[in-house]
Amino acid sequence: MLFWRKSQEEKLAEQGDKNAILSLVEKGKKDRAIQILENFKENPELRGLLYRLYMEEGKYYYAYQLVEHYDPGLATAKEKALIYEKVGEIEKSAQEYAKLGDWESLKKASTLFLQAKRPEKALECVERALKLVPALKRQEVEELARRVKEELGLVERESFLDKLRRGLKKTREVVEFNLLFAGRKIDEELFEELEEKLIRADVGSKTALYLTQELRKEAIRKNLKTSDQLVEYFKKLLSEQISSCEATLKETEGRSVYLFLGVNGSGKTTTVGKLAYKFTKEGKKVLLVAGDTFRSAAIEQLEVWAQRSGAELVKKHEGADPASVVYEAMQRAEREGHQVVLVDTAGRLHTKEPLVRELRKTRDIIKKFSPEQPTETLLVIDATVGQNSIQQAKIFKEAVEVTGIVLTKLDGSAKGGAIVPICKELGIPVKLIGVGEGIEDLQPFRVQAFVEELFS
Ligand SMILES: Nc1nc2c(ncn2[C@@H]2O[C@H](COP(=O)(O)OP(=O)(O)O)[C@@H](O)[C@H]2O)c(=O)[nH]1
Ligand SMILES: [Mg+2]
Repeated sequence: MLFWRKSQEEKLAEQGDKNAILSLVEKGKKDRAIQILENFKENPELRGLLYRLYMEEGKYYYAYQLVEHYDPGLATAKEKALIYEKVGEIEKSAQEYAKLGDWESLKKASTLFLQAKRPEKALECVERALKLVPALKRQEVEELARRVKEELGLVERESFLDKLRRGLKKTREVVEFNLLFAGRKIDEELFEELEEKLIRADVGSKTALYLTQELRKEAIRKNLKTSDQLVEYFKKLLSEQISSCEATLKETEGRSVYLFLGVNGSGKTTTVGKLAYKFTKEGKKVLLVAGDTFRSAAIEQLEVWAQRSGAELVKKHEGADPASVVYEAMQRAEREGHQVVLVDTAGRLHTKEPLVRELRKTRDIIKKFSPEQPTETLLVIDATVGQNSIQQAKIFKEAVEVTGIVLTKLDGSAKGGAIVPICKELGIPVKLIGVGEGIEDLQPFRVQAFVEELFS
């Protein structure tokens, strides 16, 4: 009986009976409905229905063809912008977004014009967006404006070294190497001052003592008179201290998966966002995973980074099991071919045992998909905490195998010297450093540049 009724309905649908088609849709047979409707593209009413279904199902390319070949009136202005974007008509999409006129659409238009290598148009849109954007969101639009202006050559690009210099400003002000080694008389006062400054920059008292002792010996050995004669030797000593800390972020052919750990506030989510941007800029397909499900604000924060970086996001509701979010993400990455997966996690240390369990579970899920993953497990450490971060870091290190450190907030810290004890005591290389809150303020760690910029 049921079967007979179903096929009867389908027969009606096949004849173009709108109600019968709608009933198919209601029963979840959208694909069948679409199949039938495709025979009735000439009928305006059924065409409208077909268009709706295409949009609901994310079949943008088909929707695009309907709009282009049958009826431009099918799509709202916003839908047009979206459809063009999805089918890769970037400039057309930008034009549609620009017409919409609200700040978010203008920002989007600007980003797309930039992609389409139309920076003049991008500038026009971003300037309009700046006039409309609420204060809270202003920074992201300003960032875009800066990029557009860089593209047009209106402002100079901030170089790798400029950024690093900015990042080490506070530490540099504490150590004052430029004054200490500017040809001062070599005497005990000089060494004591140097030792005290190194300790204030958080290199640790043992290392501070070692470094000054070595300088004393060198001065006697070579009968040196002024401190400038010690500069090169001191740079060499300092470099030796951290030379084993330098290492490049690994990538896995096919797909790289990065797992982020660290206490609350250390900068995990921000680093995920910055790294996402680096990879999307390289043209890679990137997936962010909202593994910090403890607070909904944490999920929203990652969502904003996904938008800013142009990455995709897998998230679930607040309180969801992080392992299930990661599972879903890994499945999606396989299905949709993401080349980079960045997994954010929670870092509530006061619940140590559950945290450790949760992290291990997360790692095991990743391994289930591919035993050689994660490509890197990165421990995020806040440089403003300095050496005091080492104890906490050990808890994470015991939980899972950590392959690299990300040292964040160097720009906000006078304790940049802590990189020495952090890397030495943990025995893990520093792969990345954070030198600001902006999307491009993440760098690989390079010993030589790091040491040089402390003297600039
Ligand atoms: N100045 C500066 N701030 C940073 C840096 N990295 C992160 N932050 C800030 O640190 C705060 C906490 O970062 P968040 O990513 O939310 O930390 P999480 O709790 O570990 O995810 C935010 O206000 C970030 O903007 C950095 O390299 N420099
Ligand atoms: Mg976070």
